[in-house]
Amino acid sequence: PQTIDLKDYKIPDYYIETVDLHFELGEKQTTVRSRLAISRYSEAKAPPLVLNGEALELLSIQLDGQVLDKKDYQQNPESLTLFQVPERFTLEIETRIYPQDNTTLSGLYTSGGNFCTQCEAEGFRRITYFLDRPDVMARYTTTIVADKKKYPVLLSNGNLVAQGEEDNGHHFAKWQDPFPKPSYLFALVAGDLARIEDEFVTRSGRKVALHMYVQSHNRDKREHAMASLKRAMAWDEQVYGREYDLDIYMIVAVDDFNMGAMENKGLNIFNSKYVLAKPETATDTDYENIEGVIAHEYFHNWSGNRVTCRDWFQLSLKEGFTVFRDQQFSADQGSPAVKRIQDVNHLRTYQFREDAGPMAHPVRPESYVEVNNFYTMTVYEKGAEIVRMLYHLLGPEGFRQGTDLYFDRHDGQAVTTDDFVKALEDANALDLSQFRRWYSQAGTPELRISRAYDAEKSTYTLKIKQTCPPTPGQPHKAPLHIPLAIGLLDSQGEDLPLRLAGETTAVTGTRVLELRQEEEAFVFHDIPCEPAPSLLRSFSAPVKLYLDLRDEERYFLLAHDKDRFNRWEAGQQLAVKIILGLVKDYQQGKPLVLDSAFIETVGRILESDEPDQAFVAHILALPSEHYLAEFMAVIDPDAIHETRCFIRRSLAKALQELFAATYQALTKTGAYRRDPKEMGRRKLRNTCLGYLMELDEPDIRSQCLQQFNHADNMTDVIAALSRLVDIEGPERKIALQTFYDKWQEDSLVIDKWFTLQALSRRQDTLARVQELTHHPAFKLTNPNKVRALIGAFSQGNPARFHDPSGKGYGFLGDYVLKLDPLNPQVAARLVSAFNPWQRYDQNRQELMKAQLERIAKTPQISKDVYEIVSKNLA
Ligand code: HT7
Ligand code: ZN
Repeated sequence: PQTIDLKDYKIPDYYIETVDLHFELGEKQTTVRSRLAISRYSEAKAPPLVLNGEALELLSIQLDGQVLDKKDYQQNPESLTLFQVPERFTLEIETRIYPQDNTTLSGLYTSGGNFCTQCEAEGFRRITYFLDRPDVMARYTTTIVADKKKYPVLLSNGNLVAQGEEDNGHHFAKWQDPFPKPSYLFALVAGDLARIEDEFVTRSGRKVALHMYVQSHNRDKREHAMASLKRAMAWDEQVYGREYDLDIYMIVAVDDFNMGAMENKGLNIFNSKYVLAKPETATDTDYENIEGVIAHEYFHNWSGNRVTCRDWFQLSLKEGFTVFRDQQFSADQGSPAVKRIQDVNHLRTYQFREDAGPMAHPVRPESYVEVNNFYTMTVYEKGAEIVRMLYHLLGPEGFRQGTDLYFDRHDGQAVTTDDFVKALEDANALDLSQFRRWYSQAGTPELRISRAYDAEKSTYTLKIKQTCPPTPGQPHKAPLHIPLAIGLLDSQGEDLPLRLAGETTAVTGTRVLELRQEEEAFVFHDIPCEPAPSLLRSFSAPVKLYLDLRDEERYFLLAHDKDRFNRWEAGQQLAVKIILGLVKDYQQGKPLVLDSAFIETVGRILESDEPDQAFVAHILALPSEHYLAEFMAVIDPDAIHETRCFIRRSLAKALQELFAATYQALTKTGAYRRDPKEMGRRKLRNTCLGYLMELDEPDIRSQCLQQFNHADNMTDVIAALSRLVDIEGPERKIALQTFYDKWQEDSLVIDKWFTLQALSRRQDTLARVQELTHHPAFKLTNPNKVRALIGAFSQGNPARFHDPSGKGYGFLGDYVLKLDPLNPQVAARLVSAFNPWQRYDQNRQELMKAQLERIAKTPQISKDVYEIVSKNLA
């Protein structure tokens, strides 16, 4: 397969001004007629016109009304080349496609009997021949013709301009999108769907119709998504001054979808997992995810659609910025500290791991084989951290001036990450040239900090050294411009005023240091006593921080830091240190003993009167097995798992009464509510239940079963069931069967049933997962099912996946090969579970490598899987 390089980017030779599409949707096949108004841009005399196209049957082609002769063009599996074309012309192409047989879920396909599309990144070329690249922006008119009974709803982008009946039981709808857009934002939906209507009045007084389409049996699960959409629309007006621009905004939920959702202009298509919710079937986390994804896709209307990407190397232009915007939005809906903790946890667990492996790439990658493999944690989450750093550097007002300029300057254009930074730079008269390295340099930077207090001079010095490990293709790194938010605490836990050498006034509270050199020192004056340093507050940069804090300093920060993120972080650092110490003991066969100071601290936290109970629950949660693995030169999944379980058990034993009392005290009073306070209560109560279940005592098991049986919401049901799936006792079987019997008709709930079993600590988990792949509810063609079972097992259950026998690896290898011919995008995601293979012991390395080699050797693997596997074996 061919590698595409950023350095080879060239502006297109031809532009497409308007696109007229005509779809005849049939039961077996669909015909697509497109009429394109094309004009030449290139200076070169008359370059051939090369249109992208995949899996298309070409029926006819006409240029300015003349049928083209076969010698005038050439067709190959990925393109159609017209050797000679005039400067301006109309091209009419008719193609036939087979959406009902399209299991790739890219292009036009069917889900639950309804037609839908997914065109990002390069799916439009599976619908018709086109210049399928984001810098070709055209005005679309789309006519859809289909059987009226089967497909009463016919949707596309923009506004409905005509509709009517035909005499053969067919009907049609014609949609026009006034905004020029790249082909990846095209969408079409046809089917039998229930419509829910609402309205939003923009701040300038325009009425926008909000239509949400779901399958009829899901009617009762759409309220939360609609309310989230309205909150997101209002928020974008208030915080970014961005209004919606069409008269209608449509959302359609489908069950078969490769990712979370898609921001097609005026017609978002969603994985139903990110739309449908009611308390009986969706957990609090589901509700939060829906709110976040609904907002994310809505925010794309400006950061992505009105201003789009020049090429796919610029993907983070829209994704990094939009993730940052959705994170800000979600933080504003509840507890900002908790939201930051969740986001940082996610980043450090998955993006740091990506940055340290064979797929490491810059936020603006330099090359790719298959662009779908670059919808990564790095492009999305690290990309968002880059925007967050800009926010820290410019402050809220400077940042807003910068984004205003960016939107004004580039409205209707396809631009680069550099254009984004330039707009922020220009609006603030700043030089961000060194900062731009964040986009081009891969790897997680490391900060090594030492401190010195001089009592005589009342100065406090922080010496900071930054480095960044080599990554594929980038052996050496240049220093970055890093915002380091800090505070220094006095003995009462108050923030000291901070004055650097040469400054006349001090800043009280958090201040942002700007690092630029490989090594530099910051000297603070008038520091009356040795302070406790609170560094990297709110995780102001995506870096690893090494600072030799004493345990008592960490306990102090955990108790007193004004920055709530750093309070949590101090607790995490303590836990990491303790766990890694015990991991060593475990490896050396020594008895494990848990530090009593840690136990006492956990007890105090449980007894504290902190009102944000979700925050308390996060403090009580030990770092994940994946995150702990990041600290080991050779990852030992068994030692991490056993040690972590030992600590949970020890805490449960030592603090059993307190956990039990807190669990009781947090029992619900009154009816079910879903507000931040109630969600926090449920989270903390279920954290207590989780610890108590470590004791595996009959009374506690029956209490857990009791919660499982009587809870009036899915959060509490899943919390109980997720503990019951680990145990050997009879309650496990009973609960799993009861759950299945109750929810067998609800596909999204059954996904949870698959996941919980895939994540079980039990020794027989792999056997059970294998059995479940034959369960009637499991479908290899449905990505949610694959992710729920095989994805959860291979990416979320390190202790069982990395069984030293290699059986887990063989199982994954089998499924990658089974899935690849059906859905290469999802197969490539699955095979990525092997990415960190070189970080394990010799035995596991060999076993994982054998699977990678087996996959690499298989004839006709997709370029999606090929790229991941070959980079692993390079
Ligand atoms: N922009 C969307 C990305 C997406 C996607 C990419 C590749 C293949 C399938 C896909 N479905 C959606 C989603 C987003 O980030 O908002
Ligand atoms: Zn996005």
